[in-house]
Amino acid sequence: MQKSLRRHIAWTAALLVLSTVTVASADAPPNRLTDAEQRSGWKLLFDGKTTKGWRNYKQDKVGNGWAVKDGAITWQKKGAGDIITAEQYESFELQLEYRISKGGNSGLMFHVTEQAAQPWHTGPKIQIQDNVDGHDPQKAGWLYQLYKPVKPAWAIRFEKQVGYTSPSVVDATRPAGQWNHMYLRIDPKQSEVCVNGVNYYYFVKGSDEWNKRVAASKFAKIPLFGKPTKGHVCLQDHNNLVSFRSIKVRKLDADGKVPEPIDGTLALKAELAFPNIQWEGWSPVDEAGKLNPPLRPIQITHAGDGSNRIFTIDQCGMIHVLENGSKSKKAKLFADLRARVHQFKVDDEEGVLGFAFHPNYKKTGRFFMYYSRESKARMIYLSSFRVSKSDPNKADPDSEEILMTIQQPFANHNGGPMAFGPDGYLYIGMGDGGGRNDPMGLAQSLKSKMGTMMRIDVDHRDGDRNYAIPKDNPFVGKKGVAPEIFAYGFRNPWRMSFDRKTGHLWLADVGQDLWEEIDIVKKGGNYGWSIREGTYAFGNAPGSATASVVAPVWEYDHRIGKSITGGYVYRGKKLPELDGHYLYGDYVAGKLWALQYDEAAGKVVRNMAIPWNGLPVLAFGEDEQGEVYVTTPSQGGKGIYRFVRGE
Ligand SMILES: [Ca+2]
Repeated sequence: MQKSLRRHIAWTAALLVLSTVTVASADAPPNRLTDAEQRSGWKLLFDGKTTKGWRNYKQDKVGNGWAVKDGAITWQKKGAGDIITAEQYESFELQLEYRISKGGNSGLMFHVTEQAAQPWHTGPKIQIQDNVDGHDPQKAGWLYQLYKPVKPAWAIRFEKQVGYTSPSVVDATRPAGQWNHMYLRIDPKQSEVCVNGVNYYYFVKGSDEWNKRVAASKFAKIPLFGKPTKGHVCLQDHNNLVSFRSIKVRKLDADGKVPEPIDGTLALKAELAFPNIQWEGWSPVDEAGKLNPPLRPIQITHAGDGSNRIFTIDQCGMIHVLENGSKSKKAKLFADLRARVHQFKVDDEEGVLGFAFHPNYKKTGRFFMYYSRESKARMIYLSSFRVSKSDPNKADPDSEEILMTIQQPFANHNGGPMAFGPDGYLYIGMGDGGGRNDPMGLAQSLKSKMGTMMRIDVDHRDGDRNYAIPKDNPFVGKKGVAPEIFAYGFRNPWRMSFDRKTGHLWLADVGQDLWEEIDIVKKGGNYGWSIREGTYAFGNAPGSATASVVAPVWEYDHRIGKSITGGYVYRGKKLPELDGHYLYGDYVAGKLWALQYDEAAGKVVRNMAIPWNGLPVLAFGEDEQGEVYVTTPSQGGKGIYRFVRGE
């Protein structure tokens, strides 16, 4: 296993050269707030032109040891001195970009007060240095002598399962001379440092653990060290050339909350769509009175055959069919494939992950499923099934025809959303294969199907494939590239759909440590992961700093939500005020929103909250009329909601 993983890594490096597409860069221009930042309370701490808002420690202005050059605060000469913000911050987040010279050294301090001789006598320091030629055993991003990057226990567990080991102390920094992104959150509940989007460590200032580490460090003998709970942000002069830009700060309120990035709340509410439904083949408890696993409806859909029936797809492998409408009482088992589906566990992300009816189901009777196969570890099956010849409400369980099997490296990030496009081809959203930090760089590798959008023709066959490759797929004929690939650079697409009116393919891509995003997927596009997360730098893969990638149409940060769930552009009849809005939510935060996208301007113009009960937003669905449903895992079997007008 280890050997083949190394081969993957070599391939990735080779393919990075091939994989650049010429599209607008996703990188936000320096020293400007992005739309998402403006909406959720971030402020610029550097205007790109002057040192306004900064001063030397215990001075009233910035001396000429620092100058603003090419949009960056740049160290000029010996004796420049440490500089601090005019304002003091208590609970806050800070992000900045730094560029360190070869062999150079500097630092970012926080909670610095002017009660001591030196800033570092009060404020803890995050090291900034050239990790290759630097002259300090403390590496960039480490909290000096206190904390260094930690691999989370779950990541160790996932790696152990497959016999793969990533470095125990990750180094996500880009080389001297390149811009690096640093993120710092200081919050009494949990503070965090990320470098180029990669979480390094969490800490709680003043906790027992913190005090123990301080006692063991060189700071133990400095009485005020780490004591202030409020203070200045400080950039260190370590007598080396260093530059800073895009310095941004956001204050956190007492609960660690930030402003919601919304333009208001829609007068809607979500109510149970099928309040009296009974599920054939499933009950909340088994015969022994033990709780069954909750239902996890990963999709609500319709056959597009004019029957107006609702189909619910459960992650466990049950497909139910029911009459549309709130009076519906009985959901019949259309298919029970639980025996061949690997059952979802809290720790993995497996099970039935994608489902699509053939666009001409009425004639073909075919449907498609993307699922983890039982008893084949981490193996995905993409299969075709058929409806029974005698009963339109039963599938033929013996009709399975395997289109593709895909070995997943890890148990998480299996992606799986599927939808037929207006072109009649089947689109399949693939995760990066899992682990943490896309350890094998698969999402940027066109050799691998991981982290891509595939597009296949299920109505024809090529050679020994049970499907065909559309001739205009963007990488057809490119040596060493999987011809199924339509677009790439995704981490873990969690639900996608086509807008019935515009034909746009909307996809929500779940982020890692800082940003969640929504993409409109176009042919040949590189959507950034794992060299970008949203519009931000991620990691330090070769070429990552200069690659050009497609920006998301929307992003939000992890103070707003931590696992995005994509929905549908509403094209139903019942709620005309929702027409053209893309509905989406967050699984962890339990929130729902509606985005309005301006076709002509090519951007989002409005984001509205939709009142919701705070439960995890698992998935969305659509019926034949275009009415939209939202689902949550449910122990009682009542997890499917619809939208109605609120008061
Ligand atoms: Ca992206």
